Amino acid sequence: MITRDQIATILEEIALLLELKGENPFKIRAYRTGAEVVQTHSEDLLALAGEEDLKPLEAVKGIGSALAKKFHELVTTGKLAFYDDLKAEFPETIFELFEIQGLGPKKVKALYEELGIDSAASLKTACEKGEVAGLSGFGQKTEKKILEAIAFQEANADQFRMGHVAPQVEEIRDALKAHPQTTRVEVAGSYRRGKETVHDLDFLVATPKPKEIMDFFVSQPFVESVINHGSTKSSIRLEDGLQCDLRAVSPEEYPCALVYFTGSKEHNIALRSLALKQGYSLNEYSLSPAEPKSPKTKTTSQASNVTPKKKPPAIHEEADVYKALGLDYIEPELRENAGEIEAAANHSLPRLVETGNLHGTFHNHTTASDGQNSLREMADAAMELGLEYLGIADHSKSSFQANGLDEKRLLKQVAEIRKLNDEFGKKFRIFAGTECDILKDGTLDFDEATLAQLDYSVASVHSSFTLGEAAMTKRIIKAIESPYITMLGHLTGRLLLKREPYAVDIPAVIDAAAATGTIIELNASPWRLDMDWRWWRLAAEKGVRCSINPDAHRTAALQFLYLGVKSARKGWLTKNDVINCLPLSKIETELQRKRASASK
Ligand code: DGT
Ligand code: CA
Ligand code: CA
Ligand code: ZN
Repeated sequence: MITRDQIATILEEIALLLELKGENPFKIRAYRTGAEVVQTHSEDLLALAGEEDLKPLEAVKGIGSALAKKFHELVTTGKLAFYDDLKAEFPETIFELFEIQGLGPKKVKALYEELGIDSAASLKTACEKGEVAGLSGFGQKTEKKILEAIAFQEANADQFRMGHVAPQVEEIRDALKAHPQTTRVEVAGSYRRGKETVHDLDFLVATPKPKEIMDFFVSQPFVESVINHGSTKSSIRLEDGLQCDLRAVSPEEYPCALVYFTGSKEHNIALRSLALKQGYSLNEYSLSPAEPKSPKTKTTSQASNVTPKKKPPAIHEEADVYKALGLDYIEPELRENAGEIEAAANHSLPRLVETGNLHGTFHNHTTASDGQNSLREMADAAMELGLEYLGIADHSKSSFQANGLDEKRLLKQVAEIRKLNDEFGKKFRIFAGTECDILKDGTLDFDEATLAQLDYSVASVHSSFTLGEAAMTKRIIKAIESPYITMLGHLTGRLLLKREPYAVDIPAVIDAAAATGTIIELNASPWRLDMDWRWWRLAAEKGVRCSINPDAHRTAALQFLYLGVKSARKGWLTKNDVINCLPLSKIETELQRKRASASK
């Protein structure tokens, strides 16, 4: 059965190919709208599309009779002749060009028509020969940028964004869990540790019948190809190229195996050396008394001093492994050998923030700028997630490509929000904000008189990414010095595996945030996870608070909050460090704090 996402992808590809052919823009737009509608419409459009009578489907806003017929064909046959014919006109590799940062349909069209470039490889060769710089609208600077973008992509070709592989992780875990011979199952490796990107997935199963599990795993429908099929370990590849390793161990081995395969490698090595000092040998299967070394063998000073313990400790859970070594339980996100073992030994590990601690969130978009759902739909979705408040922060006027709001439209939205809040009463609140562009020189897209009419504001950089570190740092610090900027959005502008962060002195920005009482956002979009987890301990030490924001452009994207929580945990944050863990009754004072102290 074809899914909504698959249909949306097909419609988007049709739009790109029609653009390459120079088709009518209205027609192209209709496909893009169709892709949005199929992903976001609340009704079951696929069921409607399966009917013989297509009138109800045609009546849906954004779907005309032409699209309805195509939906019907896709849903009933799984294929679309129009799409297949269109695709046959171009080489399959043409889509690689659209993946390259900075290349829009117009540029791809020129490259294809004038130089016959139809893949990332042929584009690279042409750039290296200097052919691209000669095309009108390109130039040497563009050519250099394209080469850099290709190099960045090549360097990251074997990595995947955590947030984007999450549905596959769920599917595979569920499949393994459903097998009758599975006693326990977990995804381990970098995914379990909450790394923002992963190279492969590592699943671990406890079972009395490893071979049965292996045979079952390699024959699942999600398997594109089998890399290795053994009796206790196998590896497969999914359709998108992601590799999944599976290890099967006995239920007794499971806790130590889970520690080992969760990693990180550096954490494992440190743990094993600690075990050795205490007279244990720790490996992927067990924690057992270390073998006494025979006097002849050369040993390290650590190993020769060990006093072997008599009895192996009883181990049922991961926590028992840590306990046997005199450590508190270490959450998977912390296992990077970044001080967590020392903290576990002296009982000073933080109690990490949890998704259930969140009471609300900030920085979300609506149809007023480039979001796909209305204020009310976003509020309903937030309520459904059990949140008490939702911050709206649509784009400001300089982000014209995102349909940014000018003062007049912004204030109209504020009035709408106030009206909705009257209706919600005490049970829920929308906070009126803006994602205010930080202009090139650090001035803000709205004046303070306008910002003062909002409940809060997020300041973000959306342009002039190549300023250089000193100018960029100055620009951002100037913006957050305004008392009306409550928080700083996506600090480095990175798009994981797609666009590098711009150059900015992060410690200097953290210091400025601490000095001005500005909150720093942890943007929870799977593309961003920005500010990066590696900086949050420093920020928290300096007293800077975090806001975990999904930057949702549609209702479903509010769920990205859980990714932000995972990253915050990886940054050692507790619920006291995260302002949206405050209940509605306390958050308002927090939002006013910076302005209030500035006016004193
Ligand atoms: P990835 O896949 O590159 O995103 O990162 P990981 O951490 O998932 O690495 P992976 O899949 O190669 O291995 C999974 C875990 O297995 C890793 O986190 C720790 C453990 N491991 C792998 N190789 C070694 C090793 O050479 N020594 C030790 N002590 N542990 C290892
Ligand atoms: Ca892995
Ligand atoms: Ca692996
Ligand atoms: Zn933004």
